[in-house]
Amino acid sequence: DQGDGDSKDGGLLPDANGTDPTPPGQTEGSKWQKPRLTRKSLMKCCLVKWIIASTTQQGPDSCDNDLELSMVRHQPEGLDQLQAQTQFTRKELQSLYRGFKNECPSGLVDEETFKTIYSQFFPQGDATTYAHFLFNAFDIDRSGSIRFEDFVIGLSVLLRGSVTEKLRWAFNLYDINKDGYVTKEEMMAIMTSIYDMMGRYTLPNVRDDSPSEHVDRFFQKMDRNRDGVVTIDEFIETCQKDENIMASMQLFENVI
Ligand SMILES: [Ca+2]
Ligand SMILES: [Ca+2]
Repeated sequence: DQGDGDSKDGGLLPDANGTDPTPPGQTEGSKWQKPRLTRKSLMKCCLVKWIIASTTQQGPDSCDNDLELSMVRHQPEGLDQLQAQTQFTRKELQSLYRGFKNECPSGLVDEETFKTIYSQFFPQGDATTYAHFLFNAFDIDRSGSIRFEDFVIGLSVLLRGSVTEKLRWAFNLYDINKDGYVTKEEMMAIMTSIYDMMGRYTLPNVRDDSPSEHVDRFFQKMDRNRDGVVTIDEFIETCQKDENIMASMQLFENVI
């Protein structure tokens, strides 16, 4: 696979006008709050890379008309509806769907697939636990599998959602037992799983900290009323007020 990063383009998710919308006046040091909707930022996401690799492997598709729905067991809701529910363009949705169908002909992703994806992208570590947590965050109805619709809706939030939407999603990931509270143990489990997956050498920001030190600092800031658990309100309020935490959240963005 030859360079995907800075080469012009490999026909990845071609959008309507083929240009990356970079608003004038927005500097390179732009904050996390204002993610630019570039193709490059899309490709940072492992799940997107996985899908796009799948579609480019099979070459340009012959049938470029509407989605071929007859093959899948779980057909996605109308494309129009998904377009309304996500921040993706119609073309992007079609690309994503084509790749998805290629990888998951049944129309569903299961946890094993997530584990395979993340061990491919992070071969130096153990991605099993992280993939498990991430899968559970996508699997909203706890059915053990993710439909294409839920998959792209999740991706849309993660890649193009507002800050609050992203934080809500992150909170849901951290809240492992989904009881509405994040405990220190849960945060520790997530952080450890990320460390396990990436290996600490690839994470300059946290290289000097142990996961528990990292978590302790996070937790102290977030548990504002000191009752031992973090609520969604505490989480969002703290994250929005604290630039350091926001910066740390970028770390999390790199492992989606
Ligand atoms: Ca919890
Ligand atoms: Ca609290």
